Amino acid sequence: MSLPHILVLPGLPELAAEQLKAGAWVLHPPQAVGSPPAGAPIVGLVASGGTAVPNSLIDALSDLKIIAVHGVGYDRVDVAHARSRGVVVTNTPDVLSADVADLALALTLSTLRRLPAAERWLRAGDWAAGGKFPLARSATGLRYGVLGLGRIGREIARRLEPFAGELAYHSRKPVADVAWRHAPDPVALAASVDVLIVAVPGGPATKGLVDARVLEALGPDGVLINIARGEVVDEEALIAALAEGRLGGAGLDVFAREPNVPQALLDSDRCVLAPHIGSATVEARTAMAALMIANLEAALAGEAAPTPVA
Ligand code: 8YV
Repeated sequence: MSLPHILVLPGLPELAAEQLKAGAWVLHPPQAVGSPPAGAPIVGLVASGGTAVPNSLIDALSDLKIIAVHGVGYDRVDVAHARSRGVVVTNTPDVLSADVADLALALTLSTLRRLPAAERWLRAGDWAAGGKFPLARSATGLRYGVLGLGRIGREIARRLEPFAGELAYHSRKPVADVAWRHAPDPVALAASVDVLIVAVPGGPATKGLVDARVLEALGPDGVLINIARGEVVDEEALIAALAEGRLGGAGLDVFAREPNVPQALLDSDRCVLAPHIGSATVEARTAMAALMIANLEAALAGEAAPTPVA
């Protein structure tokens, strides 16, 4: 029996690529992308969370059965279009939530306590030279707001609870089983907190959700944390607010045009920056790869995939 052919789009983490190699299929590596490999009946397509899967590619692969996203975010896959062609789209929810939430906390504390700047200062010899590093803000007792109370947003809120002075969130509808305050919209949430943490899914519905008005509401002492998608924040507005002192600081794991980070953010001492590493732990990435492979295997065997997208 001939083996199924799988097309792997560029950007798949090495660990997932390695785990894929053990499967009973023929892999078409990223180099093959551009036009689909001629003559290969591609039945499965693998893509990272942030990778675009153009509809033209879906249309060109007439044997395609599954798009298996290695990540929770499938914002760059047109799910309705895939479905209309009989293609199931799967993602890897839950297994990365704890680690992404941990990174949100790490960015929050690093930004408030200016940890990277303090380390740069120490390494530059300023401490040894008798200097005094400027005072930072206390994280304990601040008012925290979580924008988007999905799986990851909840994990973030749970972690904040022990030291938050107040905890609020915004989601389209109030969530029934939580005691945290629901804010009616992103501006109202930003106006009532010291730290705003963005945890909404990406895609057209949330593009630019954190705009100049939200940043203005957060204010000159406010801090923005983004572990979701870069496009959710109006990056130009963010840069202007930071440069003009209208926003206190930002901790960012995601950017509008990854892996390119605007020079203004690289130069800003008010920012703590990370290279999209929310799920980048051995544990999360191993589990994500296993779930992605389980989805592929099930769909190719004609069975229900474990985690199809809603
Ligand atoms: C990954 C992500 O970096 O889950 C997501 O949506 O963006 C990240 O966890 C990415 O999917 C790695 O393949």
